Amino acid sequence: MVEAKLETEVSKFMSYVLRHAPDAAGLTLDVEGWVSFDALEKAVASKYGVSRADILEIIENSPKKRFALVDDRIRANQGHSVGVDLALKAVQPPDVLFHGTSRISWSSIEREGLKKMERHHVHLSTDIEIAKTVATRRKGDYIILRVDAAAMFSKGHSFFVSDNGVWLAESVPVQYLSLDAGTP
Ligand code: HQG
Repeated sequence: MVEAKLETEVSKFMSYVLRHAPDAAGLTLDVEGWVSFDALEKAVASKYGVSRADILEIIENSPKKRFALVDDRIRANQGHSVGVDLALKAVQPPDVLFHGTSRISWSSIEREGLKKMERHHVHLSTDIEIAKTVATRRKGDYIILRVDAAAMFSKGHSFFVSDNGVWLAESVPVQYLSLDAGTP
């Protein structure tokens, strides 16, 4: 059993390396974001003094299933800022998706819609509670935005879903956004 605090630290480091800064662990991701699990294990084990079994447990316990481990290779399921192509297939979204963010961002979002900022996509969820969790990670008041995904899809916008169920879009133009009633 890895202690909870260490588990969070290791998980955050792996997210950082696999999404944003493979260099920080001396790694290079392939075009689809994969890296040898052995190589990642070495980097994580030497930094945190954890075993391979510990790392496997952390991956398995990741509440949001942030990592995919297939054939001795690992990648982050979503959230990248480095140039990878996850080769996700475009799929029809549910009619409504949600995005939680800080209230202070609303005036800008109202002008320009949701943009992907540093990541490759705008992140959306089917579940309003997930949007609330994302929103409340930020300081201050939050808002929950409701995305009319059905209308967007009918106008030709593409949607993707990551292996861990995060919905992804290039952007969300403002006409498809409304403040959800769940906004405090
Ligand atoms: C905001 C977590 C002003 C946007 C979660 C967000 C998620 C704008 C921030 C994942 C804007 C970008 C991603 C505009 C967008 N004006 N602000 N026009 N357009 N924004 O971190 O969705 O725990 O890139 O609202 O579960 O907050 O890391 O995106 O607040 O899936 O696995 O710009 O992070 O997953 O922030 O979070 P982020 P996010 P993990």
